[in-house]
Amino acid sequence: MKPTILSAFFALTAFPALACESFTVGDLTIDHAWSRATIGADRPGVFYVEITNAGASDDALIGIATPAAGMPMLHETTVTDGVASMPHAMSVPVPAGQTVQLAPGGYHGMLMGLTVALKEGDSFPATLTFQNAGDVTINVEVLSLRAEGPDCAHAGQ
Ligand SMILES: [Cu+2]
Repeated sequence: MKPTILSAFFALTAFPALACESFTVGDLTIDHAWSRATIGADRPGVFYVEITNAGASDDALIGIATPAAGMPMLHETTVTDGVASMPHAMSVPVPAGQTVQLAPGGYHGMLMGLTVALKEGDSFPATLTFQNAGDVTINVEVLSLRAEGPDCAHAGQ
């Protein structure tokens, strides 16, 4: 169930949220790019996104760059014997015909060395590099500190 306050906020928004914008490069569609507000710039920020590969060949996300952070990285949260860790991921596979999510609890971008504190309602550009499709620059919307994802009309499709 959605928190009432969040629904009320989005109901008052006259235009679609930035995080609901779609971007394409080659056979890939990039949706729902979002981050979470941070308290200051000392701790890393997060980066989440959804990537759909409508093509016939596999691809992979191999890099992320943004002016918002000095050292953005790809991580994967894994749980071994009840202990969570997040090793550096060299790449995130995006198999043909599938949708892959960078989401809380799994693959995610970690924005190390934030250049500024991320504030709710702000947005920043991020360039994603794919093995086959190449580079695409997208807008990343900063949601609230407790956000679990954007509320888009087409979410879940
Ligand atoms: Cu991480």
